[in-house]
Amino acid sequence: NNHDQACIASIEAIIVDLPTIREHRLAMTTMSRQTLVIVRLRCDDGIEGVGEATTIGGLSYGEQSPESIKLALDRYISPLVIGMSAASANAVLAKVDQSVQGNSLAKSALETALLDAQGKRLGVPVHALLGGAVRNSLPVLWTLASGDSARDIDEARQLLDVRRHKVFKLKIGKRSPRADIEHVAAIKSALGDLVEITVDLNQAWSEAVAARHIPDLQAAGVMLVEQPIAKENRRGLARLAQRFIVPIMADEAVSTPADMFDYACEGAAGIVALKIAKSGGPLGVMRTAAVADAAGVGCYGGTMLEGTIGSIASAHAFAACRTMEWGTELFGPLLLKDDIVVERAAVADFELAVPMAPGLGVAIDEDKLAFYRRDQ
Ligand code: MUC
Ligand code: MG
Repeated sequence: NNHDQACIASIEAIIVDLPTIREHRLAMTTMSRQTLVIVRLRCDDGIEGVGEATTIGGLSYGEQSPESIKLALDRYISPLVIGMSAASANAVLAKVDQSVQGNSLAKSALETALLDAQGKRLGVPVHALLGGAVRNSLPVLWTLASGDSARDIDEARQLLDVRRHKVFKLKIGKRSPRADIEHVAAIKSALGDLVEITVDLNQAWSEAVAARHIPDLQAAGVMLVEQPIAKENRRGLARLAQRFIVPIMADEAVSTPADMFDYACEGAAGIVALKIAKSGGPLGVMRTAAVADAAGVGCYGGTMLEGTIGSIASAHAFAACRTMEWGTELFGPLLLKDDIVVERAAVADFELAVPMAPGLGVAIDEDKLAFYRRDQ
């Protein structure tokens, strides 16, 4: 039928720089802006799909930069797929995987754009293309990362008052373990039982330091400890997960379905942070989630601090995952002062609603895109 005949006509990758509402401090970098790579995939039936990829702090978080994402798409990926049927994201990504190693961020933006286009073509939301939503909205936590305990406490109180967030993730690992633990304990005791607190070390500790200080985090009442040690030390992460009661969450250590499988074989326990960016898109993240489910590892909906397009793409996938018992952190759009879409993602009553409109359910604001794109 006609739906199978639409072909990919062009792919444009646009770098966009957006200011954040405040500085965002992580163990490896401090952000005052976020860079999005927006993919516009045009098909010869006139339908356009959009996708987005982000990383954090240039090359400080991962091995792909915004500029390398654009280069991979322009120079290597687009020539492979232009002219292919736009109806099968599976077939397009299989072709790309044959000739392009890694580059999960570029692949994620492309896969998202294909699913958006196909959803619009068929008149169904992206989650319907993923087998259907198990939930209509997702709980979203907020990350307190101003670098200042008092300011973080104020920020949390305000967000709790307006019923936007009741789970808060603290980015630690930049200061000494003692200073970090004081910071965590101060925030948890100021906010009390109305909130849950999680911490993300972003690999800052050695296994020995983690073994020594996780009991302090546990005593401070944290709900989970994310990626305390180097991503390469997956066995160490499994050992920590088996040793402590507070759940240990793998983030940087697990990207692809194969990583998840290896981690399971290495004795994985606890939780994994799923991200479309790490797994190469919404379909990729569903495959990673399936391996986690099979291994009995809990799923959490992670972010690479995407704007609205990437966060909503993630929301469609997380809505379709069988289990997502640890909630999500799809707050990226709320960290940005502005975005390049008509309607920005919003969180109300602690949850993000999953769009029901065809495709992603997100439209580009052409004026804002023209204003914020780097090349104009
Ligand atoms: C990460 O490592 O989890 C998610 C939230 C945040 O503040 O940073 C990201 C990346
Ligand atoms: Mg993390």
